[in-house]
Amino acid sequence: MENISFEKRDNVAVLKISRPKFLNALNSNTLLELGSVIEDVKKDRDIYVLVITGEGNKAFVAGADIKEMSNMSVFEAREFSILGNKVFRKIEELEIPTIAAVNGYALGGGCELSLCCDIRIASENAKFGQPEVTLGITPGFGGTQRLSRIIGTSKAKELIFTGRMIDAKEAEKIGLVNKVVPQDVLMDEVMDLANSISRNAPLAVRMCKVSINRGIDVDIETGIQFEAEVFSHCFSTEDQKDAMTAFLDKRKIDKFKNR
Ligand code: DAK
Repeated sequence: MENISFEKRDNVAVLKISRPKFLNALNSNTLLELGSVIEDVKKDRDIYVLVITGEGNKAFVAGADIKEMSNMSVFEAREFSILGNKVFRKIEELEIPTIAAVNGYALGGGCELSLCCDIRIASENAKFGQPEVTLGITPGFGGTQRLSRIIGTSKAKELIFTGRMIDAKEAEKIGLVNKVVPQDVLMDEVMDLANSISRNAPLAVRMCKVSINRGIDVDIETGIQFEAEVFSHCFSTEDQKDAMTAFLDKRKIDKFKNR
């Protein structure tokens, strides 16, 4: 991998976009590498939580690579958009929880990458924005769709129409990030959160995510029916049996089996 580093710490994986000279901007090569790592994560049953962050202390991802985009033909722009959307959708559809550790600029495609994650924790110096209209384009990696689902249409429209950058505090206020922390403790905080999730029954956590994601786009009746399906499915797992037996025996489970 040229532009991505990847490591596993127990059951938590950390994926880092690593093009610090270009503030981790996403070019086609980085998107291809990202897609390939996500495929590996999807197959790895020992990864319970994925953390995505950027290299250095200045940027999470400063957007799609403007230099690469500047000379694209219509056909190439389409290919680029299809590639990016495919990779971002793959991230969104991972069944394990994903956390964006936003350590600086999260602009355009960078903001959109964070929107594909389930939880966003930002450092105090983080800045968010969808500046595409200042470059004569629209958000291309799902910004017009996911931002409004997370912060509401009115605020999303304001940010996308103006291209304005907001700081971490404002991002927290509008519900774009879950928490803001000093930069020097960002990864510790994120790892604590990831570890606390990974200590829970992994299959149940996965099913919670699948159920929440399915429920967003359907009517409440369909959502509730789906929830009943995933709930009942838990009763086929060893982890459910072990955890409930342990509760009745007044002891704690050491580690869930993920079965
Ligand atoms: N792409 C390429 N290089 C970038 C970059 C980017 N997005 N952002 C920064 N860099 C590079 C700079 O060019 C500079 O390189 P050198 O000049 O040293 O070679 C280096 O990173 C350091 O940046 P600065 O010197 O500019 O650093 P500053 O601290 O002065 O400013 C900044 C930091 C983040 C405010 C500034 O770099 C900036 O405004 N960057 C651009 C941010 C931006 O506009 N991002 C959104 C990009 S648009 C679509 C698909 C995708 C998308 C849209 C459509 N379809 C195909 C339909 C997505 C679009 C975007 O993401």
